[in-house]
Amino acid sequence: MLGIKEKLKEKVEIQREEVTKLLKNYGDVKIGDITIAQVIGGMRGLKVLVTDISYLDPFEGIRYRGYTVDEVLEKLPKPKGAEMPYDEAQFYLLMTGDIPTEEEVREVIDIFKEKRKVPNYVYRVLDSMPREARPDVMLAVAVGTMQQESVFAKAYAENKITKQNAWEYMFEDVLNLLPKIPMIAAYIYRLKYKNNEQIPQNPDLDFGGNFAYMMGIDKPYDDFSRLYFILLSDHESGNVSAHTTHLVASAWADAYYSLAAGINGLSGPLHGGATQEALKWFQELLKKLNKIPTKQELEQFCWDTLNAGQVIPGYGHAVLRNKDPRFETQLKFGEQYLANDNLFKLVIVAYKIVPNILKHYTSIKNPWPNVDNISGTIHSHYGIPEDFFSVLFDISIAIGSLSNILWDRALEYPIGRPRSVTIDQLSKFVTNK
Ligand code: FCX
Repeated sequence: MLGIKEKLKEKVEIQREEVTKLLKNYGDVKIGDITIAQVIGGMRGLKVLVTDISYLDPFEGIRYRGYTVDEVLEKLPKPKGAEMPYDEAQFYLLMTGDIPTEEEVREVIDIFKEKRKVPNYVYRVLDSMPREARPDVMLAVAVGTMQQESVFAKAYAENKITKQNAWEYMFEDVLNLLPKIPMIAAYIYRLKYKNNEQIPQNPDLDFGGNFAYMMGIDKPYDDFSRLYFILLSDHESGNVSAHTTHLVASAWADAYYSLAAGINGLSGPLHGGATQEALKWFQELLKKLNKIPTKQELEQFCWDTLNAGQVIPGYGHAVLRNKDPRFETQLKFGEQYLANDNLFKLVIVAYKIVPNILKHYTSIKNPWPNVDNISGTIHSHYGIPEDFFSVLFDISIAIGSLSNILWDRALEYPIGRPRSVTIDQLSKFVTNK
């Protein structure tokens, strides 16, 4: 069996040749036009990023390295007795493009276990932060604090890095950093919400299983953790958090700086914060009526939100134009384990009604629930407070974003630096047409 590093070495050589060929022979080929609406509209629809880690088809949904959500869940190896695959297997898939064998995933599990231990100074920094600090801020601080561990930054300072070998140092950083993220996250959770009664790691458990164990939440939360971390690991790297991580890394910042930036990028209510917003919206509705609403009551609540100039959180998407398979997969988990949960019942009722309300607005390109619509309900079912949701999302995006920046270095992609135009220039462009 080839180890993950050797396998990557082989694949990096092949992909480098491909990229060189494309650039040399076809660098001038146009693959699209840019409109004023796209320039003003957050580059929506513009194909200006390159990644093989995942691809988001607007109608079919996400494919991780070419595999649909269902295929990933079916094909990746699972821990004994678990219904969901190892997150380590998803990491292997995103990194190498291959579904790992049991033996291949075992290598990653062993590496991750060996590298889990978080330096003590990180805990001291977290302990000294105000209890009011948001948990995702604490995670970003913890990751930033560990920057001094960066093998990449050290090698750069010692003039050891070349364009060709940069990825190997990045690989070291990724392997050192990723396994620590769920450990730190669980520590923050227990520190903030469980009176700092910490649960030591269980060396027998995998990435997701150990996270659930350290959180102190019983089965089947281990399987939900595995599932959630897989589902949100990547969305073709164009969302704010993944894009931020990629952009920061493009200036040859190490994995620690880059991921800390991505964690901050995830926080906004239109992105990672939408999980929290969606739950709040459902909770408000339930509180107001004190029962599952009728169709009319729910419709009225939607109109009240929209007429107040607010978005209905958990619906719509910047790229997807159809139902989100990541929503559907969590829905199936909910049907199996949360059938008696009132909030979950409300998610199902809303699924049938809200899209029809949003369809009244032709400007809304996707009326369907997105992944964040349901995650908060499931997190909350397991007793997790709302402001911790983005930390859970952060653990997921760490898997995909770190895979992405490893490949950014491997394929020697340059610093990101788009150009800007002024409004005046745009106006003149139109007048001159
Ligand atoms: N409720 C009300 N209005 C909505 C809407 C919603 N759920 N979704 C889109 N719209 C509105 C937009 O605000 C926009 O209005 P405007 O023309 O007055 O500016 C119009 O419809 C067109 O938007 P559209 O092109 O369909 O979507 P965008 O790419 O601009 O925005 C997001 C996409 C996701 C930001 C938008 O649908 C939204 O705000 N949804 C609610 C928040 C949410 O659920 N975010 C999570 C997204 C995702 F899963 C993630 O990245 O994490």
